[in-house]
Amino acid sequence: MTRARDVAGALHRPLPEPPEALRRGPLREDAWRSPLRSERTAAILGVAVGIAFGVCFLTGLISHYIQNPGSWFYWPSRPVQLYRVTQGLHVVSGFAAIPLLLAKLWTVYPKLWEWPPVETVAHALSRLSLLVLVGAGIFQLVTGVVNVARWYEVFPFFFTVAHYWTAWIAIGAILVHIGSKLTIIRRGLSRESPDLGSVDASTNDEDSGGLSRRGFLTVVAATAGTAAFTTAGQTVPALSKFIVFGQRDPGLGPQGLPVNQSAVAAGVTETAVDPAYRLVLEGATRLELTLADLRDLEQHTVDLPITCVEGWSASATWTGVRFATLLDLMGVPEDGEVQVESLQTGGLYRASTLAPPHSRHPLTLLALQLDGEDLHLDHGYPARLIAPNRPGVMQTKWVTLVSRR
Ligand code: HEM
Ligand SMILES: Nc1nc2c(c(=O)[nH]1)N[C@H]1C(S)=C(S)[C@@H](COP(=O)(O)O)O[C@H]1N2
Ligand SMILES: [Mo]
Repeated sequence: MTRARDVAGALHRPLPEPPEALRRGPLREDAWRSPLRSERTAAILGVAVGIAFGVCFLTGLISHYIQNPGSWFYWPSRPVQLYRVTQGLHVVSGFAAIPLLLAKLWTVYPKLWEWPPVETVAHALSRLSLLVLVGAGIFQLVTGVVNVARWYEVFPFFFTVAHYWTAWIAIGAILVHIGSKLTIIRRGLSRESPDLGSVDASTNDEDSGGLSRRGFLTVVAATAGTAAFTTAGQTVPALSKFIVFGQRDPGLGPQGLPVNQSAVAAGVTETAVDPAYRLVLEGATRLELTLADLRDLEQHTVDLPITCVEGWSASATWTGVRFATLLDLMGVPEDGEVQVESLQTGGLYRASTLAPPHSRHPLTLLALQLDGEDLHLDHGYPARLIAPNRPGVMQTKWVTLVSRR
């Protein structure tokens, strides 16, 4: 008990004041006077950043658990476009968060020059925690953008793992920050905000460079809106002509569909066209089907999007064999899981697990055709997996082996 009190005492004991002589430049008492940097602006921008990061966190977690499901996690096969919406939202709100975060940082940045810099140990710790908040926030945005730009090799760490764990740090730091600023946030958002009158009247205040708070917030909102709008074209066909950031126009690529990893990159250009190609089914017994055998099985046609985890997606029409038919040939029970493997010998996405409810869904195909033509080599010729409401990384191309797990 007394120990705890000792620690609390030490944390809050005033530290010696730094010499006044240091109080120059940005540390001057009235160095920062723009009324745009008010509590109210900070609170409004804070809410916007919080919403954007919250949406990113939730949609990101969904994407994570689809790819790494725990036994408690259930991801449905319908609506077939649901993942397209959640992951599209992830990248769109991520891009919108960039100007919002920059504006928020601009608004509160004078606090860096707070005087005295540290009053107590507790104060120092709380300032350090802001470093975690800002660092994790910027890290998420930078790594996300770099990944979407397909600049995979720049970082010495694996993107998904770093982005996943930093997401928890960022969201935790945001919650702590909200908790510690609750009074100020409430005051900033309330109509009776003390600085409301003074700033609204200051439209021509020279300290704000002639910009009113409303004007400033409008510029920020318009920038965030533009970022969102120009990113959304990756997944909303009607907006594709406004794409700026995503190089992924959903209509561009062989057979009118983008390609993430080409046949050349995957090293399958020879094996995929080899007449010796077989689809091997390893169930109770081992079955080998030629491409002609696959074509002789009952064919079905479905409309399903390819939805890359990187936020782009595009609708397409696929024709091929129902996966359920293959699972029946293998003697896989209703609740059985299978592993789907590619001719590709290396790489992270050469295989995927297919489990209920996707495995026997009538829309889940081993597709042989795209828009009525044989698959382009880059889209997985001779055969690729396509299932409803599933991330692109799990839509294995150049499939050659299906086995029981
Ligand atoms: C411009 C901003 C952002 C972009 C472009 C972006 C992009 C991405 C991409 C492409 C993925 C898929 C990774 C994969 O499965 O290979 C992803 C996953 C994820 N993102 Fe973001 N992201 C952004 C911001 C954020 C923010 C702010 C948070 C949370 C605070 C966040 C949390 C997550 C999480 C939790 C995942 C799942 C990681 C996993 O599958 O293990 N992202 N993000
Ligand atoms: N074997 C294999 N299959 C793969 C991949 C891969 O790298 N190797 N990439 C996946 C990814 S990330 C996506 S988004 C989809 C894209 O399919 P598409 O190239 O036909 O558009 O294929 C998936 N299937
Ligand atoms: Mo992808």
